[in-house]
Amino acid sequence: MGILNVTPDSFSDGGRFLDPADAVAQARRMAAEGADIVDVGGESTRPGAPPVSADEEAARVVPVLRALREALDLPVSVDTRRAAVAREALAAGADVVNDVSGLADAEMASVVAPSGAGLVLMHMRGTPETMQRLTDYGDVVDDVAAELAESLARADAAGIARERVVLDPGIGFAKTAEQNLELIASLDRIGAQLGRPMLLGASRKSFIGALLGGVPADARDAGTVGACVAGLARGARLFRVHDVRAARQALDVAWAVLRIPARAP
Ligand code: HH2
Repeated sequence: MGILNVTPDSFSDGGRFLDPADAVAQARRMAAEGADIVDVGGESTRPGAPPVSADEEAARVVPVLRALREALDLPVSVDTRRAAVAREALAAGADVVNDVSGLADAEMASVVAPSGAGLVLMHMRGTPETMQRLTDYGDVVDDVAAELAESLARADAAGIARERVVLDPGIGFAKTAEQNLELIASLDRIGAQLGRPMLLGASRKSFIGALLGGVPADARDAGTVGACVAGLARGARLFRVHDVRAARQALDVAWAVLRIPARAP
């Protein structure tokens, strides 16, 4: 899943793809590099980010979704936690709703249900402004799994078939650096417990910078590849990344090895 942020302030690619023509060119590049889907977002959810209005968010993503639909034969997801934005995005041709709030907006499930679109349910607590104060867990893996189960129950109640849903532990959303590592290490446990494929969104996030002596976001792609390969080994099957070429190559090679069962010594 290639990341396409149509925002002025995303932590890594903010301001670069606001113009639909630039967004289409970037999506083409990501498709050529091996992306299977492009994820279009109109609101930065980095820690501390101020919210944008639904109107502003829709005004950013809808023209880009329309342009992508016309220019490319590639599935597109919309990264939003607002039902009003999802409704307009689905009408503009989005194939998947990527909801970082796990259906916190009471209207979201009923917007997604009749559309037939796919749904990514990510775990977070609070809002981007408050989430880094909400990192108290008993057992982080069990608690994230239990809270994702609540999101899944909301999807069930709206009649969204389980086959349409992918789950995501929400790396960096109400998590400390250590908790991020524990979650990546335990993706298979969460996936097995809840019976759905797991998506990993670790790309260029601050825990990678912290592990590498404080390198800035634009110097975290090799670290991102490490996180993706480790995640693959522990059960992740979808990967949301900025640098598609590097992740795709690493994951294809890692998968060629990891799909062979380990033999008993
Ligand atoms: N992370 C971000 C945004 N959307 N969606 C899913 N499913 N999983 C994630 O981990 C995830 C996500 C945050 O990263 P980014 O889009 O790169 O930055 P920003 O929020 O500043 O736009």
